Order: sequence, then structure tokens, then C-alpha cells
Amino acid sequence: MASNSTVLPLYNRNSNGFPPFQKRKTLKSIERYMVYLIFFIFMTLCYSAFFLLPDLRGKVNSNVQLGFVDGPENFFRPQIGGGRPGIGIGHIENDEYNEDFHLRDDRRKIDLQIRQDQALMKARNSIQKEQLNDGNDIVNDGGNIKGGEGEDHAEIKKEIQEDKAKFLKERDELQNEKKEAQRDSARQRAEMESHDYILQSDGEPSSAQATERRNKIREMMMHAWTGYEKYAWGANELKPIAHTGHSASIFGKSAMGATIVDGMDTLYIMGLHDQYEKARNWIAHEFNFNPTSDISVFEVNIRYIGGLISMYALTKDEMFKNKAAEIAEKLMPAFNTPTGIPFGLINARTGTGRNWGWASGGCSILSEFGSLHLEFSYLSDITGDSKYLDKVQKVRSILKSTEKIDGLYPNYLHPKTGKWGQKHVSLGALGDSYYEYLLKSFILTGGSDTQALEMYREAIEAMERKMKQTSNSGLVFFGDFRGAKVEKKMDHLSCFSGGMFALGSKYINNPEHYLELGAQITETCHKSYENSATKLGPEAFRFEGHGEAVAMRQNEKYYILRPETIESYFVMWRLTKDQKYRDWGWQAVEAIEKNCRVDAGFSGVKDVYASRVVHDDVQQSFFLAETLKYLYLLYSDEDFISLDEWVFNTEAHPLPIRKNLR
Ligand code: DMJ
Repeated sequence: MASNSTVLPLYNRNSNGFPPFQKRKTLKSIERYMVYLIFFIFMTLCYSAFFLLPDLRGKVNSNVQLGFVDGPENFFRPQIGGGRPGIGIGHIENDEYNEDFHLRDDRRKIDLQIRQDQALMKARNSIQKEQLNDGNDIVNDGGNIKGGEGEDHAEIKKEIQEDKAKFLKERDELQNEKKEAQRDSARQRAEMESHDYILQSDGEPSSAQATERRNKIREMMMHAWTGYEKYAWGANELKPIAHTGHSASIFGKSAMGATIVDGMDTLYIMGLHDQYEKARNWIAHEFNFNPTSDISVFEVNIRYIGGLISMYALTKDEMFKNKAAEIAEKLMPAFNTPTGIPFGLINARTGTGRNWGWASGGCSILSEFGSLHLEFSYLSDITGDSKYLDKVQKVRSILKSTEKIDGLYPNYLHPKTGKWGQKHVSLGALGDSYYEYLLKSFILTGGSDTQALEMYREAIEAMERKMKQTSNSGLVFFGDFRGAKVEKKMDHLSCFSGGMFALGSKYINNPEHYLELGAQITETCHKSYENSATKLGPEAFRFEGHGEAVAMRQNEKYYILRPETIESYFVMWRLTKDQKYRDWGWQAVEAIEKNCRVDAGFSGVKDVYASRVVHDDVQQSFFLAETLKYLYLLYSDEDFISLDEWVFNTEAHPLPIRKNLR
């Protein structure tokens, strides 16, 4: 007890009848230490609370963040995951969501995204639900909901359908936008790829002689063009002596500016800008391809479509492409035959096709239906519409599968039966450009049309076996095959084949042989010029009796400004750099100047052997498109319209080679 009274002071005297404990006035030292200790602990706690609580609170919040597993949306949306307004998860300055103002914009963006995602999810769920319901208790009868669980169900069903329709609409719009974007980028790619096709120079040659000759050719083009412009503007061709317009039957009866469309790329290549601009404006604003009578599908294709797509390739002017597509549209009904082999003639108004009356029992002609491939293929490339290519592929597959005569292609094929007509095979009239187009289709596609190259190789091997002959003096030529007999005659038209064999040597086995064959044919054709009084080549020449490379019948003696021999000079020059080809070209220029030039242009002559020439008074559109163009290129720098970058259609309109072969 004594020890207790010494510890505690006693202040109360009575408590429930008991005398109070006696109070002490002082504390024992142990008691004093206890008080100090309690006070110290209390102060320490206060201090800790004051300085450490914010950090503790921050740590708690960090742990909350790390603990979220639902994605960032719960962090930015306080109401989600148990948060509530006013309970902050931020640091210092909070808005009504108690979030950091730096994050507010991001939150709103994500919020919007979430709502869109949720709407999409809802629509998708609706479709799934509907698919599950299909065939169960709800029957959709032309938009009326029947049966099932009554009106509530019908209401839900309606909502689902609306959601679905909305979702499908949005999905379609999105897909369309995507497709459009893909088309745009494909167009841009094509555009970019083709930019380097646009002429980078004017092709000025390094030699002074070539420059002088080239300038002369340009002057000849100006002369031919000016006469046409002055006397026949808008007509198909010019009569340079009568000073009027002219139209051959191939163009029908309508005046459709064949010379403008055919000659325009030559103006452009020669840098005759004012003339070119006038031609371009006429095509853009006045040219209407609405022939009133039957027109030749082949001629319209090689001159009009070929001329326009070539201009598109050279300038990237969409107008040319659109005009070409419009014209091609008018030729399409010609393909409506049981086989897909087109008719030779088409009435563009009625869409009725037919064949030339003289062509072997209603047959179509090989050089005509077989020379559409380059233009139709390139047109599909640039329009993105495969229908043109489909048509010519069909023609190709028939030609591939139909049995040949020992590898030879007859000139006539019936568009209804798919059977060959007369057994007449030619590298000249009626056959010529079919072989040219097999080789050039391979070249145009940058080497991907290997079927065409294979067919070309087989065809020329067969023709070499059956039709190639050598004259007494050693001139090599190809005569027409007519069943049992091979003629000892060659057409001027066949003279293009010198260039073709030489060009083909770059792509098939035995290149030396084909380059040599090209040189031999070119030489034979040159001989046919050399052998005449005018130094112009006749329409056809024979190797009979003592005569070699000379026309022997009156109706073979004319020269109508044709390009084929000059075309071969050009290709041979580019491939061999043998000066003789430039010189032979110059001989032809001098002969044309002397015998064909008249006051308003150039005319064909009726007899190349007559010393006093008689003119036919027609300036053919191919004289501007081909003859003068090939002459100009013969004297231009070799990189100008390079044969590694361009391939010429059969009317000398250059088309760009797809890049993979280059
Ligand atoms: C041109 O229209 C074309 O070259 C066609 O292939 C045949 N011939 C004439 C020119 O001679």
C-alpha cells in the first residue's frame, strides 16, 4: 500500500461514504518520465501525419492505377470502376471529374472513340442475335414481324434491324472509301511510273548531217500539215492537187479528221507546238466520232485509238484517253459474233457488224482482227477497265487453239464457224500486222505476255520453212503461200518485216539469225526502190524471169507514200548503227521530194517506173503518222523514243513498254 500512496496524488475526501485518497502535490520521477514519453510519442505521430500523409495517399492512388485491368478508359472515366465525382485521382488541379487538366483532351477523344466502338459492338451484337433468331420463333415476312413473343419482341426486332441497317450502311461507306483510296493510289502510282515516259529531250542528233536531214523532214511535215490545214481541215485526208478533202472507204462517208488524229503525235515529237496545240483543241472541242456509214474496225483502231492513246502516253492529257475509250465503245458491237472474232466493218449508229464482201465467203481478215491487241490491251491498262483486253484475249485464244496448216495461219477466219477460209497465207496484205502484234504484245507487256512470244516464234519458224525464198542474185524474200504454190512476189506491205525480224532478235533464241534475216529483207526492199526510175518502191515486186525486185503488172507499180521500207531502215539503224540505213532513208526522202511533192502537200504516184510521174492526188494520213515520223526518228538521237522504252503500233504510234522488261 505504502508504495501506491507514493505514486498517485489523492484529491477527493469522500467517495460513496469512504474517505478520499490523500492527494500528493508532486510526481515521482518515474511518473514524470512516463508523461514525457507519452508526450513525445504524441508529437511524433502528429509530425508524421503532417509530412507523410500526402505521399501515402499518392501511393494508394498509384496502386489503384496499376491495379486497373480494364484498359485505359477506366483510368480516364472516374464513374467507371467505382469512382465518383469529387473523389480525386489526380494530383493538384482537378475539374468536375477531379482529373488532371492535362489529360482532359485525351480523355474526351478516347471517350468519343469508346462510344463509337460501343455503338459498333451493339450493332454487331444485334446482327448476331438476329442470326440466332432466324429460323427460330420469329418470321420476317417482307418487313412485317409475325409470331414469336408478341409486340415487345417485334419492337426489339425492329430496333435490331435498324441497328443492322445502320451498321451495314456505315460499313459499306467505309469500304467504298477504302476502294476509292486504293484506286487513287493505283492511279497515282501509274501516273508516277509513266512520268519518265514523257519526252525528256527533243532528240537532237550529235552529227551535223543527221541534224540537217532531220530539219528537212520537219520541213516536209510542215508542208504536208499546212496544206491539209489550209484546204481540208476536219476532212479525213487531203487531195493536195485539187485542194480539197478526201475520204477513203475505210473511214466511211463522214469527215472525222483522220489526218489530225493520225498525224498529231508526229507534230508533238517534232516539237511543232503551235500545230500540235491547234490539233489538240480540235480534238477536244470539235471532234465527234459519229460516222454515218460502216467503218473499218481495224483502221479506226490503229489510226484513231492508236493515235489518241499514244498522245495520252506522251502527254498524260486525260482528254485523249477519254476520247479513245469513247471510240472503242463504238467498236465493241463488232465482237458480238458466235466466236468472238470481230467483224471487219461496223455501223457505229446501229451496232451492226459485217465483213467485206470480197473476203472469202464472209470471213474476217487475220491482219485486221489480229491487230487490235496492242491498243485494246493498253486501253485496259490506262482506263482500269479489263473489257477491252478481254475481247482481244478471246481472239487470241481462238487463234491459239485453232489448228494451223503446218504452223501457218491462213488470212481468213469465219467469225460464225471459227473455221479458216481460203488457204492463203501472207506476210504482206491480209496477214502482216498480225505477226507484228504477237511480237509487240510481248514487248508492250514488259515480257509478261509470253504466250504471244511463243506464238510469234512458231509462226515465223513456219513461214521461214514454207515461204522464204532466195532469188538468183541472192535476194531473200517471203512470197505468199497459196496451198500447193508459193508466189515469187513480195508486197511493199511485207517490207515492215525487216524491222520486225530484227526487233524480235532481242527476245528469242538465235538472235544473230533474226538480225541477219531483218537485214536481208530490208536490203531486198531497198532494191525494189533502187530498181525504179523514180527511186520509189512499187506496191508489189516479183522475182520472175530476168527481173528481180521489180513490179511486172501495171496494177503493182504505184507508190502511195507507204512507210514500210523506211520503217525497217529506222529499226535496222537503231539496232546496228550501220550508216547505210540512214543513207537509204535519205535516198527515199530525195525521191519523195522529187516525185511526190506538190504545192499543197505530198501525193502518191501511179507508176514508179515512169519518168514523167502521174500523181494520184491523195495525201494519205499514214504519210504523216508513219513515213515522216520514222524518217525523223532515223535522224534523231537514239535515246529519243528509245526502242527499249517504246513500242510502235502498226501505224507508228508509240506506246510505253511496261517497266519490267527494261
Ligand atoms: C498503215 O495504215 C499500217 O501500217 C497498216 O498496218 C498497213 N499499212 C498502212 C500503210 O501502208
